[in-house]
This record gives sequence, C-alpha cells and structure tokens, in this order.
Amino acid sequence: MKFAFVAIVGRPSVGKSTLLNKMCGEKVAIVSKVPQTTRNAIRGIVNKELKDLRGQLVFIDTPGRHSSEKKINKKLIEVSNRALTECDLVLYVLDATRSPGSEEEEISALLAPLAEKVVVAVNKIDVSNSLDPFVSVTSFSKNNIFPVSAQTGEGMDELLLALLSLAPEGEALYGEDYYTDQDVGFRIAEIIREQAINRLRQELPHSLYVDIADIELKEKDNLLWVRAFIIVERESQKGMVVGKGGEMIKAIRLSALKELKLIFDWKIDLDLRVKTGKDWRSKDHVLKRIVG
Ligand SMILES: Nc1nc2c(ncn2[C@@H]2O[C@H](COP(=O)(O)OP(=O)(O)OP(=O)(O)O)[C@@H](O)[C@H]2O)c(=O)[nH]1
Ligand SMILES: [Mg+2]
Repeated sequence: MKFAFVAIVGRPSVGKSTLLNKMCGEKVAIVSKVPQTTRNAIRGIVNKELKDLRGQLVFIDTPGRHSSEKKINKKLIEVSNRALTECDLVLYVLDATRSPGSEEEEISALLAPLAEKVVVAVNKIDVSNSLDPFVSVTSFSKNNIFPVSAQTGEGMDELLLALLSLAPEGEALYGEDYYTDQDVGFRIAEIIREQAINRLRQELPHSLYVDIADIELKEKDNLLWVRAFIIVERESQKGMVVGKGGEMIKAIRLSALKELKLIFDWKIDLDLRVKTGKDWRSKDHVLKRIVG
C-alpha cells in the first residue's frame, strides 16, 4: 500500500484545481478563468489501484504562484510554500497553451532541489500538445513530464501511476468514502464565490470573499439553512454585485444553489446578501481568516 501527500503547484490558471477535480472524480475545488481563484490549501483524496500498485494520494491544491508586493499575494505564496514543505511529492502543473516565461523559470528553479519528488504535468493538451518549450524551461527529465488534459481526462492514469510509483509505503489516512476534508460551510462559501467570480468582471472577482454568517441543519425537514454575505472592498462595488433590480445577486444565488444541489443531499435555503468590508485585502485579521 502506498500513501503520499501531494502538493499541486504552478502559476495561476494553469488548471491545478480542474486537474484535482478530475483526479478525485468530484468537485473539490472551485474553478474559473480568473487567475488566483484558489486561496486555500484544499485537500482532495484519491484511492487508486493501477497495475500492481495500490494506494491513497492526498492532494493539496494551492493558490497559483504569482509574485507581487500586495499583501494578499504574499499570503497566497505562503500557502503554496507551506504545502511544499509538508508534502511527500509535488505535482508541478504547467499550461501548454501559454509559453513559459520568467515566472515559470522561477518556479522551476524553486522546485529543482526537490527534483526527486516532483512529477510534472503539462496541462490543456486538448488545445495545444507541443511539449518542447516545457522540456527546455524545466530542469526535469523528459520521463517525468506528462502531457494531460484536466478537461478531457487524457493522460490521468499515466500521471497517477507516476505519482503512485514515487509514493512511499504507508497506510491510508482517510476512509475509502472520503474525497475531501473541507467542512460544509467552507464548501458553500467557495461555490458562492465561484458563481460570483464567473459572472463579475474586472477587479470584482479579486475584490470579494464570501462569509457564512449562519448555518443550521433542520434535520426533520432535511433542510440546510444558510445566510451568507458576499463581501466587497468598497461601497461603490456593492451595486455591481447586486445588479440592476437585484438581477446579478439573484443569478449568483440561483446558480450557486444549482451547484450545491449536485454536491449535497439536503435541500438548501440560501439567504445571500452583499456588504462592504472596507479594504479587506490589506487587513491582516481578515486575510488570516480567509487565506490559508
Ligand atoms: N482547454 C482546457 N482548459 C482547461 C483545462 N484545465 C483547466 N482549464 C481551464 O483553465 C482555467 C483555469 O482553471 P483552474 O483549474 O481554475 O486553474 P488553477 O491553476 O487552479 O488557477 P488558480 O487557482 O487561480 O491558481 C479554467 O477556465 C479552466 O476551465 C484543460 O485541460 N483544457
Ligand atoms: Mg485553483
């Protein structure tokens, strides 16, 4: 039996969270076109038997690495760094549709000392399948670079087999029926954030977070009652999230409910509102609570 913690690292938007969801076969992490969607170390658990190898891989999805002096970016990089120090293996994800620039060279250099425990996935080969630029930018051997598509699932078994082969012997940490360790409130907040990000433009996706103010399970009705707030940085942004005649917040609420229905068996009653948390992205006490 094999067991490993595997940190998934890479630039923003390369498809780390999509890949995690594909490997888990469940929606564990939210996904969007907007860079820096993931803000937390999110665990996804995969039990797998391939060839003569059987094991449990506990993946840790991380925020995309992007150097910037902004307080929130520094926090996000810290989450990625912590996962790198705590893991047994690293899954380094690159994007086949974007030429590797200086940021990629930086990440490659950071991972070079860990080379023995790194497996490289070049993702989005459903769009572009030329691996050559990546072989030259990374110092990793070609045998350890796997072309994959998190969208179609191509290359998944080869990638998982490579990870299982490198994983140390060990016992499973989670029972067979677990695929994540996130609590219900966090998952609901993330789904609401995903639906908001996917509808809003410009700075707004980066300017918001979701706070679950109240949550109550009414067991006899099989009903989960939730009150949540979308929190924006400035008073002037509230109107854009609410939309004309409340259309935007209504659309976010309905699509979040639709997604939540796929995940949970309860009926969900969602009271969703918007409020301002002035300049929250530069406040340590807020970042401490929501990034990590
Ligand atoms: N065509 C294609 N698109 C993909 C694939 N994997 C991910 N995407 C898209 O790439 C975008 C970013 O995906 P995410 O999974 O959120 O990327 P991420 O690396 O987790 O991004 P951060 O959390 O911001 O670091 C989304 O629009 C995905 O639908 C793939 O294999 N093929
Ligand atoms: Mg992500």
